[in-house]
Amino acid sequence: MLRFELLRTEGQARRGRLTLNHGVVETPIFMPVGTYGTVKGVLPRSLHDMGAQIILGNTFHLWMRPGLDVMQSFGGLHGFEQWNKPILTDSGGFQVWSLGAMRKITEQGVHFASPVNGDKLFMSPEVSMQIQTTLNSDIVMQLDECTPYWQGDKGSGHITTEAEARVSMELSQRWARRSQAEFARLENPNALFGIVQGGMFEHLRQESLEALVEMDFPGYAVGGVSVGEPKDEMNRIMAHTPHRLPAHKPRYLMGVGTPEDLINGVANGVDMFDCVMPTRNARNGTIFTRYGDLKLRNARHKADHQPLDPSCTCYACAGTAGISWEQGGPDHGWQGFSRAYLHHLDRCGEMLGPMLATIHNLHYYLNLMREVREALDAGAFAAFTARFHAERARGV
Ligand code: PRF
Ligand code: ZN
Repeated sequence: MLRFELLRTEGQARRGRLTLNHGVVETPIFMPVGTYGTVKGVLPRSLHDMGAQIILGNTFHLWMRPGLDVMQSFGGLHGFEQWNKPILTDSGGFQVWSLGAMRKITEQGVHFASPVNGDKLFMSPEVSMQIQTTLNSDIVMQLDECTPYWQGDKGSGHITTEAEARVSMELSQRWARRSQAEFARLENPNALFGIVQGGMFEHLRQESLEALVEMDFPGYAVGGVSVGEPKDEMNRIMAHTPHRLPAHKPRYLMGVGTPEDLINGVANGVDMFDCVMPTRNARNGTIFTRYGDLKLRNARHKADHQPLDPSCTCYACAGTAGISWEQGGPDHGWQGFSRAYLHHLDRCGEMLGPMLATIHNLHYYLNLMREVREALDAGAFAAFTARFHAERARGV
């Protein structure tokens, strides 16, 4: 089941509420990525504490390992990973596509060799629906082909032509139909989203969108963005596509992006985001803060007593008391860590370093969306956006 209430709008920006089988999601929302059935390095309890309302899982990875028999025995992914709130799973198309030379795409589906043991495998719209039904994901994604910006490698390849983007988009459209038919046949009680493709071509995006709207999905995603294109191209598609989708249904921008991209996405009518950026960057020592990005590995942080973000109330910055450094900071130990300490942990390759950095970065993304929701509730999104950009430009 899926119910979407549009609570308020400001320009194209929307404040909404999504009700799914495992709970309610206030939108706009950022969804942490848990590819292998874990948001890397973070306890489900911590995710819950920092206000995560829905997380991602991945059809492809969980199919490879531990496999469907194990998933079935746990009644799905929720019970296996001990996350009792909504889960969205990506269909596997994007991940199979990322295998590069290891795969062959046909009308029927994708043939490839298992990266785990080399077995010959086949992913089709039907197989993807069967896996996602076993996982019992609250939101199931259609199998699609993510059209890349570059055909072949950047440099030696060429930018996807209109003809290539059309062939790819039309395949995704046929796979949308097959996904929908199989989802219905399986009597899956959750919700299936269609994915708009069309590369960097606005008329192809329009065609894709119209065909999917005709099929009447309970929600829609915009795929094929942030696939190697320049930022102005990405922004052109973001300004074109999301707001044309049905107003009374949720809109999900797949795999995007920076904090600025999220604000821009909301301004263009997007309700849901996911990206590996906060979690992956945390493990590489790139920290998102209200006042700009911070490179933890920089020697200037070696003796810095400030937390990662003085305005942040996360466990890493402020501890369980939730009082930021700017508000006076934590009044006792075991919590609220300095840049110097995080820098040290990184230098030593200690596990706690990426764990704390991940908690902070995810808290930053989740809190940014919470602030966006509050601004929309107050009819103050435009003012919020101006302040957001000014603060981010200030520097850490
Ligand atoms: N399709 C699917 N998953 C995705 C994408 C897509 O186009 C993207 C593109 N940014 C990320 N994840 N199925
Ligand atoms: Zn923090």
